[in-house]
Amino acid sequence: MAFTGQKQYNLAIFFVIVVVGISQVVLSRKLNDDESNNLDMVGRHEQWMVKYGRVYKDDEEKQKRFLIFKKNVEYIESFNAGGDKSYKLGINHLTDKTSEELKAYLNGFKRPQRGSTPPTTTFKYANVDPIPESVDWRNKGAVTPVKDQGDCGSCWAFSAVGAVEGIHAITTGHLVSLSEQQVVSCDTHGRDMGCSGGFMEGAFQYIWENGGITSEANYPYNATDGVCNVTEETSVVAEIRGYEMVPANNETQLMKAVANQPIAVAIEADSLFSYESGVFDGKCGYQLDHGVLAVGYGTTENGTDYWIIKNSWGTNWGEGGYFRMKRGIGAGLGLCGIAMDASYPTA
Ligand SMILES: *[C@@H]1O[C@H](CO)[C@@H](O)[C@H](O)[C@H]1NC(C)=O
Ligand SMILES: *[C@@H]1O[C@H](CO)[C@@H](O)[C@H](O)[C@H]1NC(C)=O
Ligand SMILES: *[C@@H]1O[C@H](CO)[C@@H](O)[C@H](O)[C@H]1NC(C)=O
Ligand SMILES: *[C@H]1O[C@@H](CO)[C@H](O)[C@@H](O)[C@@H]1NC(C)=O
Repeated sequence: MAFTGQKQYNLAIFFVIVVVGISQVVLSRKLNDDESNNLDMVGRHEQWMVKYGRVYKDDEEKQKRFLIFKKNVEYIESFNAGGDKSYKLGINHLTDKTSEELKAYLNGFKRPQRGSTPPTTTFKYANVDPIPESVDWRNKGAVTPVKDQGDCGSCWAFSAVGAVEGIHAITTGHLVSLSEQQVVSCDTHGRDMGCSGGFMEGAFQYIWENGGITSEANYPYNATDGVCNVTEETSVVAEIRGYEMVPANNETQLMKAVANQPIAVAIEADSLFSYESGVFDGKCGYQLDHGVLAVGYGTTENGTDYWIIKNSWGTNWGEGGYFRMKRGIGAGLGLCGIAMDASYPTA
């Protein structure tokens, strides 16, 4: 009897231990959901740091950057999870920065106060009719590989130089990567301000006055204001005759221009930092703050019209450094103001 009793007692103890154990496991799972999410995010941040070669100066900086990274990743994931979208957001090399920080150094399009409206000029493509349904200058050897402006507000130089590369390739048959650094370091006589911003017509004006521009190989980009190297400045490899503006606020006119050569355009870029792919049709204003290059246009299989734009945020961003943006939106200004201030060099 005593023997059986002992056995029952052991069994009871055993059950108590199992039940307590299970409930503890359940309880700890519940309590730690947030924590394990955080741990997961810490791991993702570490992996991201390795992928993009990011090093922080101390633990405080790392913790601060981690919190921004986490917030951005959570936003990106909730945006992508939210049903039918024509574009996707993604994690990229900018994900540990706030949009205020990014605005400060990436958006270097600054039209000077005086003469703030773009000048009216002749428009050589006014009577080009009809124009093709779609154009992609990348397939015609008129666009160099995507570049990276780095921590420098020199988008305006990349936009302008990209347009010069385009017209130079179209007229000579030679695609040559040209020097943004020359424009950043040498176009400093009052119009443009290097890494602190500038505008594309200012760059065209400089290139024209200088008698041309040298190559990327001769005068490589290093994302600093630098001091103008006159030896390289005068080793011209591509010339322009002048530049013109596309008549403002009319996407049909902009199509005519893009059908004929890559065009420098200004946009408001604040909504684009986490863009990954698709046709961007999100909320966007008209405070032009970024210079980019329109290299084509087309229509998706679902009938959405878009522009193809080359950015200067490296190839990790967007569709290999490019983005597509909805074309033909009501007011004529174009989404993000793409039709407000478009210009191109002539050759
Ligand atoms: C970057 O290039 C400019 C212009 O050539 C030069 O003055 C400057 O010293 C360079 N900076 C670095 C960090 O290489
Ligand atoms: C836009 O330009 C086209 C010519 O390319 C013209 O037919 C049309 O009327 C213009 N639209 C507006 C709103 O000015
Ligand atoms: C076209 O629509 C289909 C179905 O709605 C969708 O799955 C597909 O992603 C769309 N394609 C493009 C290029 O937008
Ligand atoms: C530009 O300056 C000349 C003369 O000082 C140097 O010989 C070059 O090396 C320099 N070029 C660049 C790209 O720095």
